[in-house]
Amino acid sequence: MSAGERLIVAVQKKGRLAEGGFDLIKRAGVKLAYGKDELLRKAENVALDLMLIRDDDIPSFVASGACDYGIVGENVLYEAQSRTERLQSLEIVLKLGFARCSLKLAAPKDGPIKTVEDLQGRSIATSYPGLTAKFLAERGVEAEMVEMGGSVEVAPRMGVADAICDLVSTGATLEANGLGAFETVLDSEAVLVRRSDVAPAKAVIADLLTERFKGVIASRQTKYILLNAPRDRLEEVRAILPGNDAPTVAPVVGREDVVAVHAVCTEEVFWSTLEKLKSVGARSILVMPIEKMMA
Ligand code: PRT
Ligand code: ZN
Repeated sequence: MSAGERLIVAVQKKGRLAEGGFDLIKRAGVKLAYGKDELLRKAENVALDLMLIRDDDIPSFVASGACDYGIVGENVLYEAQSRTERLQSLEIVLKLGFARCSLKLAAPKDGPIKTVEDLQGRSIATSYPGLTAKFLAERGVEAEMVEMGGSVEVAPRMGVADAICDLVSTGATLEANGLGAFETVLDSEAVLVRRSDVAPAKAVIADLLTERFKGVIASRQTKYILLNAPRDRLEEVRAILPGNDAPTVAPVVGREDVVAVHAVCTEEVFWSTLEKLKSVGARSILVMPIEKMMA
């Protein structure tokens, strides 16, 4: 295979997306070769290279053909698309389930702004002027955008703007700055994006990677449950098992009245689920993570 046929995937070099991105790639069985190159990391067992760049550059690098696929936050992708027409053609292949956050409008808790309508004629500090302006336009509100590269949360205190529109995950930053959120503009998570015209020669590796990513994501929220149940209460046990309707039932040596139940559960298994199972007679209940899955 020539160098041109290696799939190039853009990943954030350092930051919140890098951690989840590298973890996903590693769990998908991609082994990265040791290398000194700061920009490109080669995989040694698949025809794949990672391009390590700032997350803000990922949409345009993928659209321009410098990379084929990218791992980026929906917030960055949609903001870039709201500013640049040619980025509209980027396609989301998969939602990746990490780097979750929300883009929210917030204002000083002790101030007059409590609703979106209160923003009429006000100024809003944000790193997401495209998404914020679009959201306000849809609500018929006109406000001035004050674009900031970072530290948006200090803007009201510094007198730079009346309100902010920024990413929130725990809410601690808003709290520490005396700000209260009153509206969500976007819920975001990391996504896998691609150009619509990736060369067919690379499609095999792209499809393999996508299928493996799907497997990793599915296995994260899937658990394997093992338990012993009284034979005459099997139906009750079955009804409690989350996200599974066809468990494997096997005999237990020397116990006519008890069966062993094995089930793959596709929904979260809570302590309360185990307590319910126990209350209908289940014993020796084990919940185990699933390392790999393929449908
Ligand atoms: O250098 P580069 O440009 O690549 O990195 P960066 O500084 O832009 O990015 P980074 O690593 O901070 O964030 C990358 C992506 O992670 C974002 O684009 C989001 O998709 C996602 N993400 C998830 C977040 C957060 N959660 C988050 N909490 N990005 C930023 N924050 C910031 C937010 O801006 C605010 O300052 O964290 C603060 C709020 O956090 P809480 O927990 O106090 O609410
Ligand atoms: Zn960034």
